[in-house]
Amino acid sequence: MNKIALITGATSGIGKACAEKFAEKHYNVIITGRRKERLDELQKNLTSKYGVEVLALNFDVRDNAQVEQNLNSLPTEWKNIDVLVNNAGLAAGKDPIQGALLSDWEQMIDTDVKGLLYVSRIVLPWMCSRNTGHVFNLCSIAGKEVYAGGSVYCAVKHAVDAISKGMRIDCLQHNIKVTNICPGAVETEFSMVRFKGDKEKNDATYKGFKPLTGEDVADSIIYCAMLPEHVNINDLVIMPTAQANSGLFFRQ
Ligand code: NDP
Ligand code: 8X3
Repeated sequence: MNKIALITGATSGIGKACAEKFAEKHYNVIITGRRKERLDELQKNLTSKYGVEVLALNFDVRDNAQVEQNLNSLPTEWKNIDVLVNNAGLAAGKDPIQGALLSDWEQMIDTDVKGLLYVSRIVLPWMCSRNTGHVFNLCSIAGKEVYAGGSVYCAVKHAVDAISKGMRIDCLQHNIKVTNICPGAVETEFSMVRFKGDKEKNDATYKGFKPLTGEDVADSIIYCAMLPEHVNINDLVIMPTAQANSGLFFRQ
């Protein structure tokens, strides 16, 4: 019987790369996201390429009723989730705190913090009841540092950092691994989303250096997931070589 990985936000970027790499490792995968056509296409591709079972769940992590309905109605055998990648998330805007949009703050808090909690709240009891499981929380270098225009995004990722620590403490007696993943700049749809389709700002973000790819981050997650039973990476900061911290890049 294949192991099962649930990856939230698998329609793009890091989540999509994780779905591909867990499928390659013969995991059956549950992929989630709001864009149904992308989920359907990924489901088809992974099934035909790797011969694994793929379940696509189309919901918004900000809506707890949708989260509960979709996860609680999983067939019993699909509830034996071995790996949860809490990846769905975003930054909205990069404006000073005194001039930012309330709707941006709410979207980040609702998705990156509350959405992650809604999903974890359902899946963790299943893992704890089986005394096995590995949770990856997509934090960020923004969960370790604070930069101009990033106050609320940094705040939500600092919250993820704290949630990872808390999860690890509370689930300790149930043998659950929790790995907090903190990447620097990864070229995905992240900046197009953050800057609301502004291609110039997106391109400027990655100009003059080689950013990480979703696959680079997924490779690190797979590395952590494949370690022996008694070994856990608690916290992993992964940066482009040309990025020293959240604000310092060597651009050529
Ligand atoms: P992408 O924009 O490429 O992917 C984000 C994913 O999250 C999409 O699949 C999207 O799916 C999903 N998502 C967003 N909002 C919701 C929602 N409300 N409900 C369900 N799914 C949602 O970005 P990345 O792959 O780069 O980002 C993945 C994670 O990594 C995020 O948590 C991000 O904060 C974090 N991160 C990213 C970094 C970067 O530089 N790119 C660096 C550090 C951390 P859909 O739109 O279909 O719902
Ligand atoms: C994304 C990385 O530095 O843009 O989490 O906040 S950063």
